[in-house]
Amino acid sequence: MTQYRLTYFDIDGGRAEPIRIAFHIAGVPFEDNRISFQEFMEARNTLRFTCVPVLEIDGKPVTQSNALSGYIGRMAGLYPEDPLQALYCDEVLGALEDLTNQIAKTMRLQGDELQEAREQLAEGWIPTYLRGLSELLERGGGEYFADNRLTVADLRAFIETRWLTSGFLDHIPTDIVTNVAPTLVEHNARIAAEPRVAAYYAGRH
Ligand SMILES: N[C@@H](CCC(=O)N[C@@H](CS)C(=O)NCC(=O)O)C(=O)O
Repeated sequence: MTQYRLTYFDIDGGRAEPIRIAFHIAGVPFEDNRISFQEFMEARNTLRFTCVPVLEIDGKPVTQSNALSGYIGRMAGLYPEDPLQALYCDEVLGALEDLTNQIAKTMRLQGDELQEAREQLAEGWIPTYLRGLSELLERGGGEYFADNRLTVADLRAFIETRWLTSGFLDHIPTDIVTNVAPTLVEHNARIAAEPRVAAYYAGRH
């Protein structure tokens, strides 16, 4: 049997979370290798692209979270077979990666510099992406982003909106999604209540 080992931070979120949920839904066992920030810093220079998540497949490392969630998503029935719906799914994944990168640029700032950068994000990139994503949700029919069903695009959007509304990001108003793109808040609740997603989190607690 193929051996899977997923390395990422010890948080129930971030770029690896859709991959973990997809593994759970696929019913495919994997090693959930959760590391501390210190362990990451020690290993950083040995990692391809100096980043996590990394999925080792029979010991061979593969990177890029969206490619990985698409790969495991296919095993889980969470990735469209129709090429156009697959494109719609990938568009959402790519937009969420871009938004994550905009926010990631501010993660190591402090004090006034952090406040200024986050306020700029809250006035600029975040609403731009939230509006675009709500358009993509509407295009998908309003409930899901693609294929009229749960896909890895919904999982990644769910994790992103949960992050934005969590209060974890200082200087980002927690009601930013409600104010700019209320349908994404409804989408978040819909995905949280999706039985396969809820079962994953029930197993975590
Ligand atoms: N495009 C990559 C980006 C990976 C990435 O930036 N990961 C972050 C953690 S979520 C990281 O390892 N950052 C390196 C650092 O903080 O030094 C992906 O989607 O996997």
